[in-house]
Amino acid sequence: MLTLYYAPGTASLCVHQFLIELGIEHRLEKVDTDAKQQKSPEYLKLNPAGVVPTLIVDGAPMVESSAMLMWLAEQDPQARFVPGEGSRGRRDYLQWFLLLANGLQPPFRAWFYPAEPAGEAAIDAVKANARVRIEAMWDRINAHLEQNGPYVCGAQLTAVDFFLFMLCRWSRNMPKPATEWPYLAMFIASMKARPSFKTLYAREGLTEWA
Ligand SMILES: N[C@@H](CCC(=O)N[C@@H](CS)C(=O)NCC(=O)O)C(=O)O
Repeated sequence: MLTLYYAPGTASLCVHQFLIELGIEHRLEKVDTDAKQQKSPEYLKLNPAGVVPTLIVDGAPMVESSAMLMWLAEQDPQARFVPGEGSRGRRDYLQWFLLLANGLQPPFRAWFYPAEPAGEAAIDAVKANARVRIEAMWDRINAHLEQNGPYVCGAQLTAVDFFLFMLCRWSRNMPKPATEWPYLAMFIASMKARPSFKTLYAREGLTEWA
């Protein structure tokens, strides 16, 4: 059985929701990030970067939430959440997975851990820059959804939408959250309406942005 090391609301959230959505049996191991459990020698053996999530598959650890989503989508016998090979949707799927993981998740890391890139003295500049980069991506994704939505790959809901939805959630307390962009707001509302979202919130004990 799969085991997901998670912490509520963090990068594990999309994987947790997707496991629920797929109906794949799994075990949860909560990582106490307040107590820095993710930096313990035991956890670092699983995830050398000391971050959540980690997914244990056949006894071997897998890292990177976006890779987990892609892999899980492939495990679904009905292939419900991955566009068919050779389709326009497949190109969008690959492109946006990489773009979100390389271009949107990193500025969120800078926003939430602003001392990391250049120390305490640079916090304000790092956050200001992260905000600009995040909002530029919302502009770009909103335009894509307007043209090709309602989901990232058009009419088909795919694994990449769960990744995008989590990133949207992370912006909820920012000066201009993702809900300020109309097509992103519609996307968010439709993702929130999924039963897996309710189950996820109950399991992780989340209430904010319900
Ligand atoms: N690219 C990684 C990012 C993982 C990540 O940065 N996780 C954060 C929570 S969202 C974390 O574990 N932070 C605790 C820390 O860095 O000590 C992924 O998507 O799996």
